[in-house]
Amino acid sequence: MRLGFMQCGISRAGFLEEEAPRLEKWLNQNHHGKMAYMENHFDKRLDPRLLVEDAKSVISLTLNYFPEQGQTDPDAPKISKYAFGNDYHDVIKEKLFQLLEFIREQIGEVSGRAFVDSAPVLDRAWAKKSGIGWVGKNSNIISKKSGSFFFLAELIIDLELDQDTPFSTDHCGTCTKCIDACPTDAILSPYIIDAKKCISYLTIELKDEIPAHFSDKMDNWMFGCDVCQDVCPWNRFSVPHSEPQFQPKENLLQMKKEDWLDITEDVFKTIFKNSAVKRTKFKGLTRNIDFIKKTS
Ligand code: B12
Ligand code: SF4
Ligand code: SF4
Repeated sequence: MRLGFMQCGISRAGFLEEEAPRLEKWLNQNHHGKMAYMENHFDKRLDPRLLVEDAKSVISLTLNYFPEQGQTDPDAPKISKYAFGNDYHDVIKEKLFQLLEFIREQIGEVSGRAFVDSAPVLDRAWAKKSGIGWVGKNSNIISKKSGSFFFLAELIIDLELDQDTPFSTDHCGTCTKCIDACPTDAILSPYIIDAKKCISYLTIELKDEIPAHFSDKMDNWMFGCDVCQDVCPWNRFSVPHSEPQFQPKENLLQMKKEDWLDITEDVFKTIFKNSAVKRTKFKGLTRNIDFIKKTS
């Protein structure tokens, strides 16, 4: 695809019947912790027709972020692969707008909206429904062709399109590598993540102090966590992305442990210009570094 998307699938916009009780249970059990935004718009999250007037089709897309290289210092605090380059929200939004424009040029007046992560849409449910992949036991969407190191996004439009066949098989089999490897036991059972325990939540979403009992469990992660994907056998099929905007920020991968421990706000601003890491702000990142410093 010219815009660089890796996979695309189409499903009919409608109520997500299977997901409704799962989402309700997940929220009732408080697995979302302090991500209050997950409690909002429950009905819209389950039905895109409440989000986009006259919605007929959901076009699900994936964008690969698997990098060619990792951090060079094995003792440096770790940053998740998805955050090496520019913020994916900005990169993908721009591509979705271009795709919507292209559809309009080809077909005529089409109304729709572009979504990547930030709105009440169950990205993974739509990816499964549109045939992109299955929900792995680590809860990520896995594609047989390319593993799981990709972002998900959607165009929800008022145009009736042919649907793809939903992905109905599960290729995890008897494997439990992700569950066994999770440093904080955040994968409570297959497909169910207690976000409150997930390092990604603790380092990015949680604004308060990280609870002390995690101090020896952070596995040296300072932003996000890739463990349950790194151990997944399906990620042997990951190939490096070719998205220039996801190229690692200059010097980021070469930063040594000491450089991170001494990081200043100016260095933070330079290294993470236009990056998703800005979400934690300097204060959040240094909170994380200080927290893991005690045990690493
Ligand atoms: C909140 C959130 C988080 C939270 C909670 C994670 C979670 N599992 O819900 C935290 C902060 C912990 C998090 C972490 C990460 N996230 Co996140 N996150 C989201 C967000 C914003 C909403 C997810 C959500 O709705 N959760 C609620 C639960 C109930 O929904 P769900 O897990 O999607 O729903 C499925 C399961 O519940 C499953 N299920 C439940 N029961 C059962 C039973 C059976 C039998 C089956 C088959 C399935 C099943 O079915 C549901 C739908 O298919 C989405 C973006 C979006 N708008 O969708 C990104 C998103 C899911 N995250 C993403 C990523 C990349 C990550 C991280 C890898 C980032 C990192 N490296 O640090 C980690 C991975 C952690 C993990 N193992 O999940 C990607 C996933 C891409 C992919 N290939 O799947 C998404 C889609 C963002 C994007 N647009 O690309 N995330
Ligand atoms: S991202 Fe890390 S902490 Fe979160 S579920 Fe996966 S392995 Fe566990
Ligand atoms: S590690 Fe194994 S169980 Fe976990 S998602 Fe990958 S294949 Fe499924």
